[in-house]
Amino acid sequence: MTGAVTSAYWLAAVAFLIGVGITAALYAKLEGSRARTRLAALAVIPGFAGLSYVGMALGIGTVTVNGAELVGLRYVDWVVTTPLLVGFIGYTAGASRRAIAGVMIADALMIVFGAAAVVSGGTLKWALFGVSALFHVSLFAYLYVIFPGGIPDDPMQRGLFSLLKNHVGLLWLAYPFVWLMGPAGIGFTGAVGAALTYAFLDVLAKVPYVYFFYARRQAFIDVTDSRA
Ligand code: RET
Repeated sequence: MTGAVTSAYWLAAVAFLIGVGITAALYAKLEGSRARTRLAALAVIPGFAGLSYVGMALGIGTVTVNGAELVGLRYVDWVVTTPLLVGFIGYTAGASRRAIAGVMIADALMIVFGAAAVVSGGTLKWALFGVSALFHVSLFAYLYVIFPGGIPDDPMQRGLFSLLKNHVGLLWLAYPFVWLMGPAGIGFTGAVGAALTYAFLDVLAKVPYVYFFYARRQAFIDVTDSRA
């Protein structure tokens, strides 16, 4: 691992620590709200990512399988935290437990198939990439078709939902392209380029995300939450 990559990983870890601080501030501001306990789980997103990046900076968890290098902690981080990112969007939209579980499972499968594609070769690699991409497409169905159907009339909640939906809908499109261009795909860019881009994207995907919850916390303070 080059010095640039190690430095980028440490910088990302610091950025995630700021994300944990934002969620702690949100938790404090939501005193007395029924949403408080559930929103505490929001801290897992930057918290787990931060720990993963510390591990990655220390060179932990990178394995070579079938001649391909898999940065294990990156995929462990994604499989834990990205279902939470989409799950919280469903929660904000007032979606059913079933729909929230559905989006989280589809997201986790997208990551698992993506990781399997990294360490596979030939036709199998591209088949696994295709399955992962299909799960990615299914996330759009949740975000743009299923979730908007049940959203309550509260303007704050609607505003937060549309912010989160578009943030995830647009930013996440970059990931399969970085993968395709990088060593796991056609190898146009090397491992260093991919690592730096992922670090940058991961911070952008998580720190503003938790900040949006903080900035629009009013959406949770006054709304009576009927879900048990
Ligand atoms: C892979 C490769 C296979 C095809 C697809 C992918 C999508 C990955 C995504 C990852 C999002 C990660 C985030 C991390 C935040 O820290 C697995 C790269 C579709 C969308 C938001």
